[in-house]
Amino acid sequence: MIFKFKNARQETENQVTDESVYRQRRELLKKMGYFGAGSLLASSAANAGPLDWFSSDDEVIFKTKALTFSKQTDDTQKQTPVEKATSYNNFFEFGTGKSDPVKNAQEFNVDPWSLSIGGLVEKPITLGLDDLYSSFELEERIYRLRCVEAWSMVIPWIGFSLASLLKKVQPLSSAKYVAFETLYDPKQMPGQRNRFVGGGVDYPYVEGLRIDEAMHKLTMLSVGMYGNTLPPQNGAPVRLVVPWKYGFKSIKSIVKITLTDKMPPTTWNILAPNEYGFYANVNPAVDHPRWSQARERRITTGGLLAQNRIDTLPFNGYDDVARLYKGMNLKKFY
Ligand SMILES: Nc1nc2c(c(=O)[nH]1)N[C@H]1C(S)=C(S)[C@@H](COP(=O)(O)O)O[C@H]1N2
Ligand SMILES: [Mo]
Repeated sequence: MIFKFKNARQETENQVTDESVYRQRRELLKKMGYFGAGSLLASSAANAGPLDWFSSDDEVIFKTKALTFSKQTDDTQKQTPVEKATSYNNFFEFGTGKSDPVKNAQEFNVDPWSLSIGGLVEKPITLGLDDLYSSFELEERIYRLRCVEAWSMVIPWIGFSLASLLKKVQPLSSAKYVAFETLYDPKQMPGQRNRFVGGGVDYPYVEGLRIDEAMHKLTMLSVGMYGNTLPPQNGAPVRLVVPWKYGFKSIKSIVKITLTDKMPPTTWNILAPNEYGFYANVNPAVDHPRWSQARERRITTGGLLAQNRIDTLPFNGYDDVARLYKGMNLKKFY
């Protein structure tokens, strides 16, 4: 399958072999203030393998493969267009600007990949790139993603429940939390080479969940979106998606999952503990110290003014998880 962006040229199927391709016009990059598009494309072409495909030098491309999956959710909310969800990102390893990841992550090489799951488990395992796509039944789930910055999207993820992976490794009864870690590779990630580019984060980016949160059926490991494998800027090849929590919990490009008996440190909590808690449940009643969380900008179309202001819902509307926090003061445990 080929995704065609507005103004993208028509291509025939056999030019693409089994690769699917997203395309961004160079104009977009220019608008974003990126002037090196020519050299980026040149170096991409120089490294092209037999399955790679480049349409022309006026487009930037990220390569993804079509996935086979079943549909698990039938969310009727209007989906965010793929070109928006893949060009307006937070991925500080590739820069702090919203348009930095799509510009800077295109050369991100995820093959080979190694995701290890260990700690307080009976059967630690390591998954390679192919295992991520073949060891679990892949499902499409359409989820709302609510960033703590008060914008949101509706994204069709593809992946599997984190619970199905945890069942495989058999957590010990002493395991109370699950810790996650993003790849640390300064050679590939400019934000890890330079504190100015990376927003002052002490890398690798780390996140964590309580084990009951990790086992909840909504919590997924995503390996794809919009029918295809994840593009690099969205956290290829595997990222967490926890739809009732602020987006920063949904850690990208994971290499390590560790079951532990202690609440793990989390990147945004380390950076600003009075602004970002461990729980980070979407909560319109608890404002960020510097802005209200009562409403959000729902980004549903690709255009500049394409956003609706809507009320933010407790737990981002995923009411089933409320039982996980019974008796907890959610203003204190923000
Ligand atoms: N490793 C890593 N994971 C990350 C981030 C990041 O900077 N680094 N940003 C987070 C934030 S703040 C959000 S809102 C989501 C954005 O996901 P998206 O770009 O796929 O929409 O990724 C989260 N995961
Ligand atoms: Mo975010």
